[in-house]
Amino acid sequence: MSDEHGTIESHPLQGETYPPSPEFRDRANVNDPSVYLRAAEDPEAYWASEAEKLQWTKPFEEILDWSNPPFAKWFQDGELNVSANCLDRHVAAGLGDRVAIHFEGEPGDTRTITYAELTSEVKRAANMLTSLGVSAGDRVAIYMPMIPEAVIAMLAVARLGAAHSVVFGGFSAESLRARIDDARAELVITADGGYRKGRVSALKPTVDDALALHGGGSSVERVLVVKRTGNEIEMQAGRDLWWHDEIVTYDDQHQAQGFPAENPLFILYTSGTTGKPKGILHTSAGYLTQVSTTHRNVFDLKPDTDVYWCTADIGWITGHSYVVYGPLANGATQVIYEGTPETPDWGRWWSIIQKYGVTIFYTAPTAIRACMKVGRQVPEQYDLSSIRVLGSVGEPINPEAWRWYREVIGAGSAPIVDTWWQTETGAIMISALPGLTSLKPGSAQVPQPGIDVNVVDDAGNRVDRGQGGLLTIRRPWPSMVRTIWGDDQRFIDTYWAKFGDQYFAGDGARVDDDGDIWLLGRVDDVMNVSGHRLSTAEIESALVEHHAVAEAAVVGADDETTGQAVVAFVILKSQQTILTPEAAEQELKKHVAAQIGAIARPRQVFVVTELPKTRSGKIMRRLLKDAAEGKDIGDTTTLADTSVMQTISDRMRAEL
Ligand code: 6R9
Repeated sequence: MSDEHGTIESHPLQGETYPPSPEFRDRANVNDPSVYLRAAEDPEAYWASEAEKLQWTKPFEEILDWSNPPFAKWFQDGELNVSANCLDRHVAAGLGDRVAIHFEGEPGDTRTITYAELTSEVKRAANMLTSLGVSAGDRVAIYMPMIPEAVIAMLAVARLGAAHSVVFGGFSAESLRARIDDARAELVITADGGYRKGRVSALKPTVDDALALHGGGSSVERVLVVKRTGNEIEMQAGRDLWWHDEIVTYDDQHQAQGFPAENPLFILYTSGTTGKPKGILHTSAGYLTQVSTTHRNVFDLKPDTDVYWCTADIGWITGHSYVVYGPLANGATQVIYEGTPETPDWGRWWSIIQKYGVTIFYTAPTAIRACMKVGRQVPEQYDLSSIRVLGSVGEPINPEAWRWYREVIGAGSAPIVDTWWQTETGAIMISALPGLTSLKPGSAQVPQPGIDVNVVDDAGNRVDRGQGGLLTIRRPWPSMVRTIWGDDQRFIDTYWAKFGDQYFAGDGARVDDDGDIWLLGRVDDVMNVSGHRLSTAEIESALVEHHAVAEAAVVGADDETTGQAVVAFVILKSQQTILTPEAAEQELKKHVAAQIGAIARPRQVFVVTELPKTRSGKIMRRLLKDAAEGKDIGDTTTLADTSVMQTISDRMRAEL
């Protein structure tokens, strides 16, 4: 693999493996290795048999239509209701008394919601949304904290055949507005606020600000507000309604209608290599099939005894697929926690695991590393013996964090499934199956049954074992992104243009001698900060929007806790008097957070007089990245001005 894809070394720990214990293997949902062969021989038949586990109002006959690649259609002549599959179906099967959600608010308030109760609430909400004018084909924006109403809102929208666009509560008014406009949402569901780090984090005022931007006039007609924190907010007459005032006027009778398998289920925006976020479109039946299958297989879910907890926020794909749709389609009992792991102290997560007897725990490496830093003496104060499966997602988990996770949280015995997937893939694509796979710390390991993952060279040919290359997916899979909302051409250009017949994921990877896959990070201008994707272009354009900034370059520099951190290099306008170089760092950090959201706040902002550019004028971000990581600056001979990098590099070394 070439330099631009990063250096690939053989991992020294490649030999370290952990086979499943015989007891685990014997009881595992998947313990017959022939599943891989069966699925590889006829992937469509495999996925059809998985899809048949759902409840269809009209059974499908056609499995896959790939006559117009890259636009896939799965089970397209079938019809179902996604929400009824997550709710009514379980109640009808006599499981209404099973707990669906153990909710734990950050201040310590709790709610226990059974499947029967959740179904009633969603039906009521569906009636409310209907009378507010929501129907099949519409889009509803959801901007909420992690409270049960967020899940209820998503399922109510889905129940009506409309599509939701959940926007992470940490995003700014600008970001929210851009997403509302792109999806042309007519309704926004929000809350007065949520609790974060012991404080009220207001949400409704951000919605007000978003809707007031660009002179007001947006597609939004109504704003529905859940009361969570009781902070003072303004309610605009004729536009804003309190959820609790409205919902009591509707009853909990609602017959779910079946919708075509390819009916849009949701749009979720994610960063790409250019500044404009991409509206990733997912549809109904294929998505639900793959999220439920992978949730059952990868986590070895036993719905009648397990207590599952995924710490992801519903604002991200992990929250969509493995808090809402996968677990609920499988009738799981799960924990939903509103707040942050350090509130009121770093024992919070472990106390929740102890309290609810959590058996399956799914989180991100960045969180594990943060907990490692605090020290094992914290989790050791709690009884975590209920844990039997651990999951990881969002970025490669370094072997040191893997071992700590297994030893300290998993009692030295819980299998860890390292799950590779993306907003675009909708569901887990690469992961161990805990009853079958001998685990290898640091490697995501094997494609899921029925999934055709490859590591290829620049020409699209599979690389040999021991080699690195680019990660691609050859055959369409049920939960695959259907398009970029409103921009089919960008969908083609972004994912398919490079190889023609293979989906290009944007990640580098290596296959080891056993055929296991090791992910090596993004190969494009996308960063991974705390498991969240941010684009360098998006942050750069936010920076140059500041009146004092002439030019900006942003890189993701390796960071011990967050995986990568945003580091910005800016050139100030020569004539400007708004900012002194000394004041620039704080001001520009604040500016980026206000423009995009706190998640994009740079770790450092360096004011420089020049940026390293090639003779054709391209910024050499790779050199800046090396400088930001304190590394030696390699070959600079392609730079227009070779002294620039020396100056920057000397500065960085002085600061580090
Ligand atoms: C689910 C999610 C996707 C990008 C992806 C890759 C990175 C996710 C990973 C992983 C190594 C894993 N990524 N899981 N890298 N090992 N287990 O995170 O979706 O936010 O769209 O990010 O995250 O780079 O391309 P999304």
